[in-house]
Amino acid sequence: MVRKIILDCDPGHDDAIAMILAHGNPGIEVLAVTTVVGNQTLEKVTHNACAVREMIHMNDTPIAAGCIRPLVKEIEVAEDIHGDSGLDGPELPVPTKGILEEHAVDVIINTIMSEPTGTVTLCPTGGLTNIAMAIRKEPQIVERVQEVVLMGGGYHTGNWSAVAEFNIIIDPEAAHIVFNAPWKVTMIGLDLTHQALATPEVRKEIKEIGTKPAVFVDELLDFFSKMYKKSQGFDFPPVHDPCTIAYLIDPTVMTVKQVPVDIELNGKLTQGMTVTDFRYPIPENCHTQVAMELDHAKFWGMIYDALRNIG
Ligand SMILES: [Ca+2]
Repeated sequence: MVRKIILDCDPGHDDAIAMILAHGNPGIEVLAVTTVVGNQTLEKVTHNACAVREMIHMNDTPIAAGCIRPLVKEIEVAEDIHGDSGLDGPELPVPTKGILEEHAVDVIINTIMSEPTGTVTLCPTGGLTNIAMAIRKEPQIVERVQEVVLMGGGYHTGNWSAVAEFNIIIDPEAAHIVFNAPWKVTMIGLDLTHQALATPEVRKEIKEIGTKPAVFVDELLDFFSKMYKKSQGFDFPPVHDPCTIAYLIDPTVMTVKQVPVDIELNGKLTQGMTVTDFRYPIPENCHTQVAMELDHAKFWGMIYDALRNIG
């Protein structure tokens, strides 16, 4: 059964690889790519999404631009990881196709409402502004989606503060709305994605594929490696966002645990923390789960397969 998804993203090196994995896997159908301010400004990440679409022959997939800023906080971008363009490193192709006129929030709502109930999965890999806005504008989407599988947060660690991850801390109010809606949310946080490292073996495999998109990924990882080393001390960069797609392709690629998660909004030191409650017993109405352990070989195997499929 093919999984239909909306990829809500802010490309972003790892978002670009998530697009590649989704497009290159026959088990995933991307109904739309929607963009949101995050790693860079909305204008830049939307351009990047169009350039990646061009690079990987994904032109049948519509792209729509979403929210230009977070709900409450000021814009904060991740230039020290993704560079001035948001996708520094490779030379990007010039997009031959534009974006939809509709706002991403409307595209998300209309797509979910026009497909049969329980058949569309939301994959947010950026801040949650668009998703929160969509819930507020059309609350029925909550019962109509199949599930939400997002990259963000972490139960042990942060990367933008001691306890908060970038996608959550840039718009904690939006994250609060999304995590507290009564739909199934899988949080693929830093605990998991810090295992998705682009090691030298991974880099070698991708290089050997040798196609234009594979060279593109290699150049993305090259820049990403340098930035992650410089700004966060990683020997090899964690490639966060495609973990969401990998989970949808084959959930055995990681272990998950059902536990309550809520978002800290006001803590002086803890704003944006994904507070995860591992105490016994798990409440009956618990609708959130967190990702724990990654099968590294299986995960990267999916990326190689996707690149080979794209050609
Ligand atoms: Ca992202």
